[in-house]
Amino acid sequence: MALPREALERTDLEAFWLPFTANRQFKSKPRLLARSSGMRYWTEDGREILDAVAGLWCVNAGHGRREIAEAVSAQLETMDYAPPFQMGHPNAFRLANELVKIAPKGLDHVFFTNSGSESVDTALKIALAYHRVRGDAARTRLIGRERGYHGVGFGGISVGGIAPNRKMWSTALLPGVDHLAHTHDLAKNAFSKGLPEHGAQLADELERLVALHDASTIAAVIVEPIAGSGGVLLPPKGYLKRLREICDRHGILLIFDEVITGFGRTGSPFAAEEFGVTPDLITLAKGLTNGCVPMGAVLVSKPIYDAFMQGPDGIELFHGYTYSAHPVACAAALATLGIYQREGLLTRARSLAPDWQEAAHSLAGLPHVLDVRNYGLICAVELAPLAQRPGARGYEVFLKCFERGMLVRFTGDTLALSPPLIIERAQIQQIFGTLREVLSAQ
Ligand code: PXG
Repeated sequence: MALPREALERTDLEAFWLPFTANRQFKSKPRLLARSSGMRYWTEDGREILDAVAGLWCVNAGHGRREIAEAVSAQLETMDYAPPFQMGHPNAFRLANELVKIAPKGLDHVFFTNSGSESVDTALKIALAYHRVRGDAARTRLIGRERGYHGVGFGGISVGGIAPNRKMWSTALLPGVDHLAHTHDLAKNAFSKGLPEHGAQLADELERLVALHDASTIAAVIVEPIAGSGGVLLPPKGYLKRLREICDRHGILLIFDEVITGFGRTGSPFAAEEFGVTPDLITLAKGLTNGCVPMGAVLVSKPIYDAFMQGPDGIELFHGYTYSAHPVACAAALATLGIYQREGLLTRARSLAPDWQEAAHSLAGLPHVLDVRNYGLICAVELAPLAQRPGARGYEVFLKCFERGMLVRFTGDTLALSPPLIIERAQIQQIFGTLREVLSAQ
């Protein structure tokens, strides 16, 4: 069903500079979404599109949730905005409490932001400030990981490990950052079901960095439990536990960036619980409001929070955003958490994972498929790049899927699938059936 609006002309497309998009290609053949409900979008010209990526890993409860719309609308009518500095509003505290209830044990404080990128920069700043307020000011070094994605702030791209996101700004990156090796090993782990067997020892790279820089200079390590934008890379069995142990041994904080793994994606509320490893800080965004209103958060452990609550009265952390704990975002998040709870969505991926895995791995053997990997309601299909044109095949398959009525993501030549957690078994079949058709015709 088309919206009752005049269609956009080619010239109408000029002003908007689309993010992370091939603007000229897009504007020559735009893909415009106009409506959404449940598992689906509809394009401007009325075509139905199955959403196999939950928007962009964020619409975990499915589209068009009335409870969220009503909560947002009621909030706007009651109070549109409240300043977050030296002031508060009840829903900010309620939301923090609700988050702490579902957070891994020990992470019992919440700092609100407006996006994943802001959550990452906030977590990095808290980590650095934490050591300083404890009198350990030499701990300034941050460790990220190759192929990691932590948003687009200067902190995030500095600890991130994706070359195109960094190269234009290479002299503006934070100093004193180092990187662990990524964990992707197709030779050993291709077509793994669930976590790959090989590679736990890659965590020992952290010991190497400690030996190189000395632990007394290292503030924190940040990793995505499952790397998303870097190509959907799963942690080898035992890898994250080992990272935690090494951090503990050397007084280094461990930050999990759970912007995509948070809120049920893996089958547990958070990947930290799913993998049995508790970090000191967790960054969140996306699923926090079901993608309805921009909002992010950082979960913080008690010892870290307490370290700041010493000393004379006054502002403990000179950091925050005009829209931290925005009332509209808080209303959306509270309604979202209510839906997750009532519908058991934070653990629903666990019960669907066996079907998801089986359907995903049925793609093995299709032309150009180098790997299929999966966890919870996540799947990546890695394709062989076209000669001299890395990324072209991924883009091509993305376009073909869209023509056939399905939205997927691609990074390079890896397709990523992460549907809303309300997905039904028939739709799992539909997703992989469509992919089978598209890949067979490649
Ligand atoms: N950390 C992680 C782990 C993310 O996945 C961010 C931080 C940044 O969040 P914001 O809200 O600032 O965008 C993200 C974002 C993809 C894709 O291709 C994923 C993201 C963004 C764009 C594309 O899967 N995640």
